[in-house]
Amino acid sequence: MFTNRTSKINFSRRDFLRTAGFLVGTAACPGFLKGADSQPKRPNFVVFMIDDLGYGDIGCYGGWAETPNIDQLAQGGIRFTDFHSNGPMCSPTRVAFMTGCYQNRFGRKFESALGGSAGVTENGMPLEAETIVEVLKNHGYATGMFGKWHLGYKPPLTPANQGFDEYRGMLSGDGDHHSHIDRSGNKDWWHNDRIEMEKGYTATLLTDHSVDFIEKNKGQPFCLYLAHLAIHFPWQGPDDPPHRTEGKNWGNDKWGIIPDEKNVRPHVEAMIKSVDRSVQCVVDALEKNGLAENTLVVFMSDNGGYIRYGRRFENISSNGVLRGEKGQVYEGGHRVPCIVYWPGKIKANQVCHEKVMTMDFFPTIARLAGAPLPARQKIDGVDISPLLMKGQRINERTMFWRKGNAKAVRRGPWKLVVKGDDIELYNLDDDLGEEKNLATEKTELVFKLTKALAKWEKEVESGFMIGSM
Ligand SMILES: [Ca+2]
Repeated sequence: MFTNRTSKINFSRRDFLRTAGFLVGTAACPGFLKGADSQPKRPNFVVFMIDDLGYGDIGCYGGWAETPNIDQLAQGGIRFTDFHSNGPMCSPTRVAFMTGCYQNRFGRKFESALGGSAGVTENGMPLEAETIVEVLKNHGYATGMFGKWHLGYKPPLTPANQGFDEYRGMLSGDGDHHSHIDRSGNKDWWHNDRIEMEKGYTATLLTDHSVDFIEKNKGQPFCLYLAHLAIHFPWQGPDDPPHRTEGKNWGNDKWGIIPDEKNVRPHVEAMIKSVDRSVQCVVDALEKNGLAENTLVVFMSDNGGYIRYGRRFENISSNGVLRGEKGQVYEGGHRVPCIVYWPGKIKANQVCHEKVMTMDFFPTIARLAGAPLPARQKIDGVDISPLLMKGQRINERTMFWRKGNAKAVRRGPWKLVVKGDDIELYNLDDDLGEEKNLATEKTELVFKLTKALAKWEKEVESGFMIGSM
């Protein structure tokens, strides 16, 4: 069913809004399939985590790149317009997905990219954390991860010790897409807990391993976490040259070879195409093996795109009409693409405006698998399976982001942005681009949201374990 049909969309603001679903009403997901089995056999899970993919990068979000296979995934399932990565950077979102709670519960170092170098640094997600993958493994699932971890740099802080039977990929935040050397000049391509270098382009290797994993485990329930490094720098497509070599610190030259620094986009485009092909290969493998109708596929980004990088690189990603970019708590930093696909179980062609966050997939996946939640871990995410399967709306809740002194609160259409002593308030229903600061007009609301933020900050200080302080 996946074709090479292209859907280039001209990009006006109105087209963007229509394509992104903002002009089709405010209802929850419109429907669900009748007769969804209340006691299905345990479904498989395939989770694509794309790195730094912006809200305006891909076709089905009205973006600039041609992504026929991702678009087809969206047409066959639900495309979320108000989905948010837990953080505006890689590690925060990843730890939230793995644990189902706000990353801030793990301390300040999980509010930004976790610092370190492959095989060297002791930073990482604590082993006491119970991951969604451990939940599934304890429930009889085969578990595989292929891709970027960024939650620990050396054993034992690795995927192999957080529930994954099989792991290939990079532990650090970025490796050269061809040479697999991290920015400190270390080899960073692992097979479980050992360095095991492979030749090939990162997205291709990760996809090939994922397809092999599906083939090997087609006879049992499985969970596949395909965490692409694309479209994170170094900005290298399959046909761009390798850049980093071993033994040199690439910290000041980590972006790849970019002949025209004012136009990074051709390299990014090649990376997006590699992700689009990966979606095609994985869905084809599911279909070929008769697994598509028993597999929930999630496609999401870990944070917004870079529009520019410092004063040097320009025309990288697009976040559409959203303000800001990766690293910021404006919408461009954390409102990202998310698609959920499950043919036969989730109705096709849905555009959903409910507010969802990365950490919601923890309780959702556990619920769909019929697996119990961890007894001793605080789960902040909410189970969205009634939304996915039955179109039920999610109870109104307040959502929070914090990266150092930059903080944000979302309640209904309202978005409070706090940067040090500066306070801004936006109504996203009228002002998605966060241009009109209403803080001085809505002082009572600012007071309420500021109070909610303070309460939340106190709560996350209590850590991730129930009973801990
Ligand atoms: Ca990222």
